[in-house]
Amino acid sequence: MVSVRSALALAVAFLASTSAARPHGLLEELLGDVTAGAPHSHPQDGPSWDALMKIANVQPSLEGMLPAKTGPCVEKLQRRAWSDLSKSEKKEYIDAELCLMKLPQKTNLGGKTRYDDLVKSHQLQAFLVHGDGLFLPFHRLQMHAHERALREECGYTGAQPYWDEEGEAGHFSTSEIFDEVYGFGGDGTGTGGCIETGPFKDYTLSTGLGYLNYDHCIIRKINDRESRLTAKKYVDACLALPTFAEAWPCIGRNPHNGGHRAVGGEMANPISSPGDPLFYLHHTFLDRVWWRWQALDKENRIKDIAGYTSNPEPPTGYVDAKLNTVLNMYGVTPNATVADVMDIGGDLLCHEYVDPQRKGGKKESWGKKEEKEEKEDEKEEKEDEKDKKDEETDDEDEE
Ligand SMILES: *[C@@H]1O[C@H](CO)[C@@H](O)[C@H](O)[C@H]1NC(C)=O
Ligand SMILES: [Cu+2]
Repeated sequence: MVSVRSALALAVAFLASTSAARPHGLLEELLGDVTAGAPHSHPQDGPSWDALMKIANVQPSLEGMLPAKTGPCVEKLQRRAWSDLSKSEKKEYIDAELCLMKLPQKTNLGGKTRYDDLVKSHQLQAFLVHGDGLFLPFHRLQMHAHERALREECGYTGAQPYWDEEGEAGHFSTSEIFDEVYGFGGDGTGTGGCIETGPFKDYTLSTGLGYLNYDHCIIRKINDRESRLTAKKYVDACLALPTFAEAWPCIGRNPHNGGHRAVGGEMANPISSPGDPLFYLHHTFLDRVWWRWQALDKENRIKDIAGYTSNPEPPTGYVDAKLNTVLNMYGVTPNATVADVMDIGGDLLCHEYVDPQRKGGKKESWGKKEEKEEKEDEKEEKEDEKDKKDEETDDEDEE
């Protein structure tokens, strides 16, 4: 059994290093380098609670906010795997995303475009919605906000697609999702890790990296090894857990971290990862994992919530996540409660997931070769860890 404490430490460890050059600014002095540290950093190494709250308290303008959804869920949006979309469906999705990237911002949160508004709603409260019980509910709402903006502001007629990462574990680098025309472009081969191909190569993000805000390209650093964590065996391990308290850290630790780090760059940054449009396909994949878990015992799991509402611990102590906890959308779309997003076919959300077809003969887990490689890697990692321990015998870290 994983203790709550170590589960949290692991979930908080969703931090990865990035090699892109960053300017030094006031916030960086205030917060330190939030993109450094990486998997072994501890929550207490991060910025102070006060510094985080200073950022989170930015007041949005609510003028541009979409009205709350009205009416019952009758016709459910069909969320399908990217690899199952036709070329014209892919093109429509990409064009709608490009449209969001051209529309002006509406929230006065500090971003330039409507696309940036959604990066902002994530950046400003990243410490409230990762490594805790709000992690899956918040990201479910963020996917919905994105899907809604595409449809209502950019004329998109489809549903938010997901990336069938389970079918591509261990070999992300050859995924058709990185196609230059009917995909998101390739690896970060340019200066500073900028993507140089595909529809999003010219987009200038004004939000990120991390808590910083400066104009930069979308950066990537694809890593096949990290992408193994999205494999069927890791997803199945989470699906087999009996409670939300156990399932969310499992989803966070393996498929979630794996996919983020496997795309790398912008995506590997826990604060500003929505800067890469692949964020939405990754988190919709994860949302489907959560939904698959819920559907195994829908009656009970539609009400099962656990974990805290923030990470790190506030000076006043941890607060438990509850069904009536409010998820803050910073004026991008209306706030909702955790209860509002527990059912994807409820009053607020109205979609369902279509299983991946895997027509191209894709494997859903890897073969013997990959298993063998992984065992060798694990052995190497153990040896590395042992070497490290030998070096740091006086280090009292609990990990
Ligand atoms: C959304 O929730 C946040 C946090 O609870 C709150 O401060 C904000 O006023 C809410 N916004 C709206 C429009 O209700
Ligand atoms: Cu996130």
